[in-house]
Amino acid sequence: MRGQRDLAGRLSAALAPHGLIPRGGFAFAPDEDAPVDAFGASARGVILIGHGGAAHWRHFCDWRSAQPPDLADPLDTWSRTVIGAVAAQLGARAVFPSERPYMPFQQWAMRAEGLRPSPLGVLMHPVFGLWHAYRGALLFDDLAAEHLQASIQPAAEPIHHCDRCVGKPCLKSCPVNAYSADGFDYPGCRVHVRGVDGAACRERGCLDRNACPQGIAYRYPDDMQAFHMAAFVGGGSG
Ligand code: B12
Repeated sequence: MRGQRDLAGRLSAALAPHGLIPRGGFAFAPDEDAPVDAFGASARGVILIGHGGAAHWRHFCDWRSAQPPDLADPLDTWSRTVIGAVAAQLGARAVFPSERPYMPFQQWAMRAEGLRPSPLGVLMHPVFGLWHAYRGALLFDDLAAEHLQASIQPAAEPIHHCDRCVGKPCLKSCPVNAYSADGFDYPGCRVHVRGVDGAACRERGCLDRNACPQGIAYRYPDDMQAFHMAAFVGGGSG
């Protein structure tokens, strides 16, 4: 058990210099359709890697300043570089949210961290509010993940702030009501953000997301929000 705790400590220590954290994990059930490796063997467990707030942002920006200015998908490339190296160090296989076929990151996150979606769909975190995301995951082919799960899993079901939120300001700030009972109107959002009236969304991010009163201390800075919004309206995500 001590060895497994060491592994959890090594994972946190390896991620910390990049502003990343382990976001929880779990072991797949024996009869579950778990991701397979190149030889067809099913993973035994998964640990999600991500950030709360913008802790990774300056590390990413420093790295990016040394890259060619026209580097495609720089955040994905940075994530593959950093998390790939950590995976190699720990004997795990790394997978990434924007890699196809898409891995079910949100389903994994709900299971690993006990989170639930906000009315916007973005998962509500008890501390970070809507200001968090996943940059990769480590798949383990041995039992280490089961022990890691015990050491980094939240002790209890977290508070879901949206249950107590009466005013729901997140559903009242979008100029084109992109979020409704019918779900998220991606085409409508995109047309607005790209248009003449979309400057506020382009420069400071989604107005609905910014209206949420939770986790304000972790709200992404404007340059980070602008970066993600540009990727989002340009066809990327995450
Ligand atoms: C494709 C995609 C999109 C597409 C939507 C496609 C669709 N609905 O079918 C578009 C471009 C519209 C999109 C938008 C956004 N996305 Co998106 N998206 C993805 C991506 C790459 C794949 C989703 C998928 O098909 N997964 C495979 C299925 C099997 O797994 P699943 O867990 O059941 O996935 C379902 C949900 O993820 C849902 N979905 C997709 N995007 C989003 C976003 C939110 C907020 C919610 C609730 C659901 C959702 O669609 C999936 C199929 O039903 C995931 C990363 C990933 N690998 O999951 C990010 C991801 C889900 N997106 C994310 C984010 C943050 C966003 C945006 C806020 C944009 C941004 N970068 O700031 C917006 C929010 C819009 C919204 N409310 O839906 C985050 C969510 C993190 C969180 N804190 O909850 C993820 C996990 C990426 C990441 N790096 O962390 N996204």
